[in-house]
Amino acid sequence: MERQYSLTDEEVSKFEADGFIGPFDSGMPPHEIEALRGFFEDVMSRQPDHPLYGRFSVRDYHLANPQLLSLFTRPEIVDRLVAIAGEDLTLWRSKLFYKRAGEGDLGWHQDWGFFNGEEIGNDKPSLLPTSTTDYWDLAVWTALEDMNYDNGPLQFVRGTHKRRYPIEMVPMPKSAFFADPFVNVNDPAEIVELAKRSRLVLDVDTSRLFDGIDTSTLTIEGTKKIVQDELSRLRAAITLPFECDPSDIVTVLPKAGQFVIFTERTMHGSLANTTTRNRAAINCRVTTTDTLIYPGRLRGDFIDGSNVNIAKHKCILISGRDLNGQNVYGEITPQSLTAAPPSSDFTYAAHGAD
Ligand SMILES: O=C(O)CCC(=O)C(=O)O
Repeated sequence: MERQYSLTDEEVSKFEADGFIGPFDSGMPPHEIEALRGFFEDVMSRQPDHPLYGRFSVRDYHLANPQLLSLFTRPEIVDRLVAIAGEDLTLWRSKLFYKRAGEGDLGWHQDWGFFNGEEIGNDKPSLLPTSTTDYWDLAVWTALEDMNYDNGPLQFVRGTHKRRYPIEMVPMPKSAFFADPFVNVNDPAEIVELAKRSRLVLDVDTSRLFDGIDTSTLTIEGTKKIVQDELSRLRAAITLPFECDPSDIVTVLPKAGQFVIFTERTMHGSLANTTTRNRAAINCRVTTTDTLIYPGRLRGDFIDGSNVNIAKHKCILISGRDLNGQNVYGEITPQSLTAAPPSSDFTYAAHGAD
């Protein structure tokens, strides 16, 4: 099949050498990117329960917002993924990366492709690959606004996807992924409220943290200390210091609507957002269709490594055929691709075992 946006041989070789490639234009009209930006600004300011997961989560809004699904299924994205990983591809996850104004950097990290929840100290793989190719796990990071050096751009270290760099499990506040929960929060009552609603730290249940404590007398420092002490009891991953040639550190600066493709094995992180505007980007994660997605599901375990109940999760076949047979698919229909507000009646047809 002729693919209009396929990568050239040189681009594929560059990807194989560097572990990432881009930015490229998604071709989504600017007003639609702006609408997605607005959608996620609203999600982050209200922090509602996720329509599929029953609690707050920044994952998989492509299963609730058809406009987002239409972004990730555009030929500008799919054709390039196919050039790297072959015809048979599944979109299995998306994640909002929202860096609040004033939020610090995100430390260097690699994901070796299993998405086991190491960012909150878990070790429960979400993917069981069977592919013999190197690039069975790709990410597409799409900027929802113009990126610059000040608003928290994504960075890569070229060529680092070829080996696993050592990590260590450390108290969560010192880990690579930890986002300071107190940015722009100075009121003890607000911290207590956020903790009760488990909105302080992504995927961490803090609802009982202040049980039995007289919160009316807490100072801001005292409140923060209770949170920090509790989070310090949890362990999460940090990449140990590693040597690299500084010229291999690449900061990517896509415009709104542009994307970069990378293997999650490439060492990556992002700079601090020193601006006064929150920064929004969204990634989607794609694997070859022979991968078993959420292997625990076959044993009746629907809680993944990030403590999300994935019973209602569906994969989206974005190209080719399903080669696994055990994954659960949602169908892309013209109706589901019509831009519409998020709704829980977004319909699916399950192909695989449920
Ligand atoms: O957007 C960011 O700040 C980091 C993105 C990231 O780590 C990822 O897409 O895997």
